[in-house]
Amino acid sequence: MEKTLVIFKPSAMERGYVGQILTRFQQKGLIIAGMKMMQLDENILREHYAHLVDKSFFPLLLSAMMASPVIVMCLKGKDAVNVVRLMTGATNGREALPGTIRGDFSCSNQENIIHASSSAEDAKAEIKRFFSENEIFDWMPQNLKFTYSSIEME
Ligand code: IDP
Ligand code: MG
Repeated sequence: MEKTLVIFKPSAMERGYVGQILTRFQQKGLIIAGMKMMQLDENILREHYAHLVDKSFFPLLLSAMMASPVIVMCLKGKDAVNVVRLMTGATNGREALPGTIRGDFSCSNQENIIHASSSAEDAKAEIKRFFSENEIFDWMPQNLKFTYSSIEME
């Protein structure tokens, strides 16, 4: 099954939405493969947001992402990268559709509640960036046959 990385950004931590958002992922059927709290620093953020370092808003993004500890999470499921991106919604909370996490909890381009990996390739690199191997658990819930059909689990 595919794995993806989610970060509960300082906007989720400060506004107290971790529980509600985690509930959404669990009720969807995604499996928690890893989860921990950490304080991000400039080094890891420059790597994580390498595609944005030249943008004028990058210094603001850096301080926003370091404003409080964050919770990083590895979620597992069939097509998990795409499923979690669809649940996350567009980058700008003002444009994200109602029903998505950003659409329901954010009205900002920057303070947009969570990060979610945008491709399978990114997800692999991001999980490595934020977790050591022994922090990712290869467990499967016993009731998985009530989440997926046997064909979908092949
Ligand atoms: P994504 O989070 O939807 O994948 P990216 O383009 O990868 O979007 O940008 C990473 C993060 O950088 C966004 O989630 C947001 O916090 C911030 N960001 C992106 N574009 C802007 C902008 O135009 N202004 C302020 N912050 C931005
Ligand atoms: Mg991105």
